[in-house]
Amino acid sequence: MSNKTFAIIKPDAVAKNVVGEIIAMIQKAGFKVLAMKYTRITKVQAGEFYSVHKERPFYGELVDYMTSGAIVPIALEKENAVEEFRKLIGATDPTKADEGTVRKLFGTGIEANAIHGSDSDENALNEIGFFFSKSEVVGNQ
Ligand code: IDP
Ligand code: MG
Repeated sequence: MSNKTFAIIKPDAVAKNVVGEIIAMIQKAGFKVLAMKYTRITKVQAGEFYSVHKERPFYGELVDYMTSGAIVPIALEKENAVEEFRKLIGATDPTKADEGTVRKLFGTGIEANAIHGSDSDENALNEIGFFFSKSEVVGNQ
C-alpha cells in the first residue's frame, strides 16, 4: 500500500489568501510535504487531470474553474495517506462537510471547494506524476 497522496489547493482558496492556513492544517495533521508548487494550469491540462469526469455535466465548468487562477499542487506522505487526507478535507459539498475540515472552513460551494484530495493509492501516484517529475519529489532521488 502506498503512503502517499496528492492535493491541490484550488483557485478559490488561493484567491482567499488561505494557502498558509491550509498548509498549516495539513502539517498539523501529520502529513509530510514531499513536493509543492504555486502554479497555473492550462485548460488542456485541467481537462486531462479531471478526465474521469468528462461525461459529468459540470466538466466544462470544472475545467474553467481550475484554470481561473493559481493553484498549489502538493505531494504528501503519511501512513494511510489517501483515507486520512480525505477525512481532513471533508465531503465534496462544503455544506455537508464535517466541522473543522478544510472544505467546511474554506470551501464556498460544491465546485469551489478549496481543495482536491486523491481517492485511491493508484490515482495518488498518477496525480503526483502529473504535476511533478520524479526527482522533484522528496525521497525519490
Ligand atoms: P472530490 O473532489 O470530493 O473527489 P469528485 O466527485 O471527484 O469530488 O469531483 C471532482 C471535483 O468536481 C469536486 O471537488 C468539485 O470541485 C467538482 N464537482 C463535483 N461535483 C460537482 C457538482 O455537482 N457541480 C459542480 N462541481 C462539482
Ligand atoms: Mg474525486
